[in-house]
Amino acid sequence: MASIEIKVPDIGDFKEVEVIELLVKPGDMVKAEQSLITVESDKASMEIPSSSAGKVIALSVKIGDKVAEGSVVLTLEPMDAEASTPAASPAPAALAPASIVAPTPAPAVVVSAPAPMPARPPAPVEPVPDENIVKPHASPSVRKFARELGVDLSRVRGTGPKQRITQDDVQGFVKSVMSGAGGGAIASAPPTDTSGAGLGLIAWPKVDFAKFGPIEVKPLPRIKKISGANLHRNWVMIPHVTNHEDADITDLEAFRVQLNAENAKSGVKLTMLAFLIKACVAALKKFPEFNASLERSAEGDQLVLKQYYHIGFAADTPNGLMVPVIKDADKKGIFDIARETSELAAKARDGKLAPTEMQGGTFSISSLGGIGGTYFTPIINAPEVAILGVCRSTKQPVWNETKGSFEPRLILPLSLSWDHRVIDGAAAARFNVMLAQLLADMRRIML
Ligand code: CAO
Repeated sequence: MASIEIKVPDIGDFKEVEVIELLVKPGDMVKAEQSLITVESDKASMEIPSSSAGKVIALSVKIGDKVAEGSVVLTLEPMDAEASTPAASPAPAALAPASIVAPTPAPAVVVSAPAPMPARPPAPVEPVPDENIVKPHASPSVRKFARELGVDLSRVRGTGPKQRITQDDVQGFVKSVMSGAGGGAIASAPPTDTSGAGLGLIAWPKVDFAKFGPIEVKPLPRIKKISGANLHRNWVMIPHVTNHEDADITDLEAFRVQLNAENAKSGVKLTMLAFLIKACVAALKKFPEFNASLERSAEGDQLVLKQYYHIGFAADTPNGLMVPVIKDADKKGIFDIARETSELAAKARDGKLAPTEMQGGTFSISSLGGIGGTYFTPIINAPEVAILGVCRSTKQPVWNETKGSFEPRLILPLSLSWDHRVIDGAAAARFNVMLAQLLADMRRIML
């Protein structure tokens, strides 16, 4: 079967144009007049159609190539257009590869003044009232794609060369709008979408770092990829607020040291984290909306208040962040909690945590106390609605009203991030105050 070459036809005044889109690939069946590639000059973009029906054998151009009249676009195995089967063998004279010039392209779409779009079908996307928006830059096929989906291109941020809108940009835009309408989400773009297009942001800067000095490129560990995608979604979708508080843990620390001395042979070391888990459970019982999840649906939003207390804690591992969960922390004693946190943290570091050991959390704690720092903004671990961040305790001078003097006290910095869709600032401040009181005097847990 003789193959034929499809060439760029007469493209009018344009001497040389850039290939900006490949609309077919090897193996595709194409019909006569079907668009094969999109080319663009500085004034217009146009699609180059096929002169024959057939099967694409090989493309002769790639994106970014410059082509002119007569440039070969692709090689085609001609087919019978009706039957979509290989055409009957050509006459011997046609055995040598033939060169066929594609028909004249469809009228050019001038970028600065795009052709009017047909009426929009019922669309998931609202029209833009602003008449002064700059005309979008997109190829005819992307325009067609956008029209089919009812997308107003003036609302889509282009990530292609010269801010050209690509098909991926349109898809990302539709995804972001649809998820925003369905669940309050504005960033449901898949984790692999790093363009920012789904959010309507300008493109992420592409920098050739090696130009400025030596570099090393390493793939992200699998755990980091997973936790990163979750953290990104949670950060973007949850309206976070963080309240800070100081807890005087002077007496609690003395108690902890005493208990550890008394139980030196038990093999279990009581850590501040175990006390924090206990104190949080007591505060969660008084403030049930912190031990809840927001469920969103077309029927309306509802709060799921959990009557169990499964406390997750962030564990730093060589491969990234993991959050094992202490189940039923309200029913466990302080030594059991300390033993379990140390076992789960060790499993996390060894990469041996079972999925069930990271599920079902109702509230989380991220403790950087063993490392340092004062305050930070922990990211809420969805579908939870709050998380407590803890930093390193330090001795600080605290004014004693009764004695009329400063005293050295051990102060623990607390940072509570909460979901403002569920929790108000006043409730968050009350939660923090109560937590600080509990840590200052753990007898209050009984109240
Ligand atoms: N203030 C002062 N010292 C503290 C403290 C605090 N708030 N919390 C812990 N410490 C001390 C401990 O008493 C211990 O001291 P010794 O070695 O003298 O006994 C030391 O710091 C180390 O503690 P630890 O961090 O190993 O133990 P932990 O129970 O406090 O924490 C775990 C366990 C798993 C939470 C911790 O190892 C960890 O991984 N923390 C990091 C969590 C994280 O990455 N959070 C960020 C999430 S967002 O990226």
